Amino acid sequence: QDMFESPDFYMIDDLLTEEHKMIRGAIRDFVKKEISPYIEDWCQRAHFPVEIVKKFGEIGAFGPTVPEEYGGGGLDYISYGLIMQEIERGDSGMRSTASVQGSLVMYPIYKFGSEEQKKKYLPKLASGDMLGCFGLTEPDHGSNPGGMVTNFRDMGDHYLLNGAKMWISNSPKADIAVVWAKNEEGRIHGLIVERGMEGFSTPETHGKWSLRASATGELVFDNVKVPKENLLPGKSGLGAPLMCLDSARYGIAWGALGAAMDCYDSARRYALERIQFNKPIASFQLVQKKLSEMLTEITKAQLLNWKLGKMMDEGKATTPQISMAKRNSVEVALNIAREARQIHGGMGITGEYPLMRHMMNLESVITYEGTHDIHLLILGAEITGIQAFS
Ligand code: TGC
Ligand code: FAD
Repeated sequence: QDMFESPDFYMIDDLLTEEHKMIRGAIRDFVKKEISPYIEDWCQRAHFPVEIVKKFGEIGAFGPTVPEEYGGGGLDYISYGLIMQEIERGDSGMRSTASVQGSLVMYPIYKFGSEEQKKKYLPKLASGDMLGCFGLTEPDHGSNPGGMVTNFRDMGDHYLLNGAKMWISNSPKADIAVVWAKNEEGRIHGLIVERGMEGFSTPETHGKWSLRASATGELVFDNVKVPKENLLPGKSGLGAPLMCLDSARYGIAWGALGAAMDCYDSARRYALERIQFNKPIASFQLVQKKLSEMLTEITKAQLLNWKLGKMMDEGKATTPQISMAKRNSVEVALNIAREARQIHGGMGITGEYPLMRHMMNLESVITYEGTHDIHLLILGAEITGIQAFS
């Protein structure tokens, strides 16, 4: 880990500002100090280190693009991407914690929240004094969130919320949940639900072989009285949560590449050190093929991400462009994790090296925030003008 350097075969650093490189360096140092030494143990024990939330807040990992007046970093999207890349180099579960808080909790409050909601929640979320989660997926509605059944009724002085969400990152420890639910007319709205509200519970999901250092759970609403001022007034309809997903999927495009870089880096060093048939295994053509293909795919994806980041800053990036980058990075990362695992031989299955952990984490990353096939169909719809979802 100490020897890690981003592969930069095409001098992509030339496209970064000094500030970008400084931010990347600071997060990389943080990950080396606060995550890498402990992550294997956390994952083996399926332990979510709740103290990391405050530390993420201190280094500015939450809501980097949210303006400073609300506690955010006021940074551009390339900075956001680099932060996600460096955190996920450490672990995808740690990046999940940060991307949910930034893109799925702070972003909707910032974009669709009232001034009072922004002032009440954003600074505490940015500093890590408060942890949030995002409830869109339901037991019977994953790829098709528009079919959700979680609902709320207007009771005059409050709303009454009923239903359940599943597979929710951060839920067991979250102080608040941004929950998407239908009103009496079937229109989707976002509501801020706070821990402690009567009838609201967050049972943890156990037995995961993936993202073991991230806490995942349900959100259960049994006649929860939600104050009217907790409804996000700025936008309704499925488009509102989908806008949040655009931001989070962008971060994942960079993040997954961080995991790929870690696997490539480990494989390159191991191949040079490991002797078989009296030679380093790096001297065999088949191992060189694996390493060459890894570097090629990482480099292509770095360029895709950088350009997408520029389009995000200009407000021009489209959902299909984001789908392409998320889908590409996760596939690249998963393939590299598998090939890197093979280069490590038997050692690759142990916790001495990060390969199996990244590989298993990436099996969630390829499914959440829109499955690999859903992103393919989003691209298919863009190309043909024909939606193949239903
Ligand atoms: P569709 O008819 O295409 O769209 C419904 C309405 O939304 C509008 N819209 C958008 N608006 C803003 N931004 C976008 N990106 C938008 N995309 C669509 C659209 O114009 C329409 O508006 P209107 O006014 O006409 O109603 O919707 P559909 O029901 O056909 O579904 C499309 C589909 C399948 C692509 C979508 O539902 C989808 O993306 N499904 C995947 C679900 C998903 O990604 N879930 C993620 C849950 S969160 C999560 O996984 C967090 S993990 C985080 C971590 O730990 O890191
Ligand atoms: P399904 O939608 O049932 O899909 C099953 C399979 O069918 C997939 O291969 C899919 O591609 C395929 N499929 C479905 N529809 C079609 C179609 N029309 N055409 C072709 N193939 C199709 N959600 C949240 O809201 N918040 C979170 O914080 C969150 N965190 C998560 C953390 C983890 C660890 C995991 C695993 C999931 C998380 N999710 C979260 C949920 C995630 O977004 C969903 O798992 C994902 O959207 C897929 O839904 P599903 O699991 O119900 O699969």
